[in-house]
Amino acid sequence: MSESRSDNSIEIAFELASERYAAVGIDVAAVLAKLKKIPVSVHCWQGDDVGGFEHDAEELGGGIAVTGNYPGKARSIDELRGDLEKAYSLLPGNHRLNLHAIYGEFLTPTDRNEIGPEHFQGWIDWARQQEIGLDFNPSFFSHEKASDGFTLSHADAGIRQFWIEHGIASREIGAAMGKALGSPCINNFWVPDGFKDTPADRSAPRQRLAASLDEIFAPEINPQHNLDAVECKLFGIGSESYVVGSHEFYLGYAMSRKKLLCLDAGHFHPTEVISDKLSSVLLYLPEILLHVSRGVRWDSDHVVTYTDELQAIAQEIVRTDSLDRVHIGLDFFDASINRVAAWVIGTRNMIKALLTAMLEPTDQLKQFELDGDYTSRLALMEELKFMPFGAVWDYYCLCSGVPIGADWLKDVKQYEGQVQLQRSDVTERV
Ligand code: RNT
Ligand code: ZN
Repeated sequence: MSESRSDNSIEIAFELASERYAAVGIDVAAVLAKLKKIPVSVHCWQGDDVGGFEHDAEELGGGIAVTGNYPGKARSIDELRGDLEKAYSLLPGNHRLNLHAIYGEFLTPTDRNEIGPEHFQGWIDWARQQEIGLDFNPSFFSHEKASDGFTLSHADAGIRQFWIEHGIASREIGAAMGKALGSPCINNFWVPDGFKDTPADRSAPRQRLAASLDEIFAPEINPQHNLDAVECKLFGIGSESYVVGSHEFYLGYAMSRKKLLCLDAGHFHPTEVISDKLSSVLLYLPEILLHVSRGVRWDSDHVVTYTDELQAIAQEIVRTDSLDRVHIGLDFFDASINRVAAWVIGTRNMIKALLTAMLEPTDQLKQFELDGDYTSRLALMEELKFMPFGAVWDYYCLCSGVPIGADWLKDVKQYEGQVQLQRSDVTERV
């Protein structure tokens, strides 16, 4: 599908759209200048189904699952970087990369408690060259010491100690990244710990988790280099009855220990939304992290699409004027479609949602509300849904030198044919 619109027609449509927005008090040029500065942290793990590059990599564990066997998955760091470069080339703006600890460059077998900044120097060099910031995640899953479902809250002190060392090492890596790249690394702690069936003791694992985290966070690290986040969750596969790091656990932990709270869109009850949580959490925490994802019936980590909830998340960030306090990360993994396309679709949707939210005459809506004029509030909200934000988006893509509309798909198809499908495991199978 090619749209083949001329640059001129895109500019004309943009001029007309700008007039419409100006009529409701929005300065579109100012919005685009601001949007350009908002980074989205693109997660590396969509590129290889959360596999990573450890020598003796285990099956994906921790109660998360990737389904699908689309050919052409990245099998090495070089391939993953190539795929990421392709994805970034199709995104307007400058973004970030979110790495997991299992994606280090391990020349020899290196256990999780032995990792260090040296294993990520290649990523740091690459990020500098790409002019992107790096974020990080310790990996508390897909490992023999996590195989019974517990890590930092394990009843065995030796296993806890192993994972504490992993957490400490991960913060040192994050600090090295942030220092080298001049932008704080958001280091996100998620542990899968939990029980499949009804626990007899819900308290002891939570006490142990808090104590382990306190040990990990004891070393002081310059917040300009590394900021820690903690991610809550309702349930996972195999931890249906009890997750140690629940929402209440981490909300309290983040507030009392001055950490960022990570809200993942798939980690709550099916009708519970994170968009409604932002304005509450931001009252008590200076900064938060989002894992923008899409749950379908459960925490299924579907590619982010342009849903009502995605729009609501972006609206809440903008309406609360919190763009500088909310770090936007993505978290999905779909192996049933081209993995580069998954990144492009999900990230472009996130940026589109931010753009549309920033094109809203929020002050006007709030004034209607204060006046008790809910009729006008609803009427304007509904009319805004048909404003020409598509014309602004196209123009933003044009100015950013990235494909307009669905034209990016041609690039991905070409890349798929020339690069992804040439990978030997694919050609061997054919
Ligand atoms: C799992 C969490 C976590 C992971 C990634 C791979 O439910 O959402 O963020 O998806 O760390
Ligand atoms: Zn997540």
